[in-house]
Amino acid sequence: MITLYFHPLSNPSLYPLFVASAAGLEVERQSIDLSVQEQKSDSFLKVNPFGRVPALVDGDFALGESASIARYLARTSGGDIYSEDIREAALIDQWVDFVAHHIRVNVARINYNRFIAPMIGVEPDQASVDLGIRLLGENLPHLEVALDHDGHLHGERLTLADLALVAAFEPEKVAQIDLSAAPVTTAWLKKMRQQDWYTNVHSHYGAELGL
Ligand SMILES: N[C@@H](CCC(=O)N[C@@H](CS)C(=O)NCC(=O)O)C(=O)O
Repeated sequence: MITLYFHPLSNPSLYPLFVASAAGLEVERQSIDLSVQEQKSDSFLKVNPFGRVPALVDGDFALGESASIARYLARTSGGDIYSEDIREAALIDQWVDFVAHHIRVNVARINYNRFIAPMIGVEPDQASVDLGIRLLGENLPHLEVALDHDGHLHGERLTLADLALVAAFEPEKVAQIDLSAAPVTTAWLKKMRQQDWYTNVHSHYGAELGL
């Protein structure tokens, strides 16, 4: 049985959880308490020396980094959320990387300062929020075009790219992210959050903590 170490408010953690769910892979979920630095404990560092969630253990094999874990799960399942074709896999990777570097990081800037920082008693950094809003705004049009085409970031089926994007936007509401300039993406997210692979993980972001 594969074990996935996660934190319910960690959107990188939610990406492989969505992948496992969409791929029909049964995984054991093991929550790590970031509030007490459990991710830096000796036992967890043996699983992931980076001291971060998510992490995966499959028998004697351990892995960190959400994108690597997601690909491992997709390849293990053998389903069609990834591809064995080198070029098609590269096109899916391209979107996964775009989401990580241009969407998730900016959602994280806004989320950290508006939602996490007040929760943990850290002074919010408004300049970081402003940067996140500006860079997200610059990149949303790419999503609008891609999702308007056929409802998926790549091709005509659900892939890692879509699952990465849904995970990236998970803190959308708690971080009060304004997506009014992206109606296609907004409608798409609503549809994705009604799919079984999503509701089998949770009903909404933070549900595990009663948010
Ligand atoms: N690049 C990593 C980022 C993982 C990450 O930053 N995880 C955060 C939670 S969202 C974490 O574990 N933070 C605790 C720490 O850095 O001590 C990935 O995609 O897996």
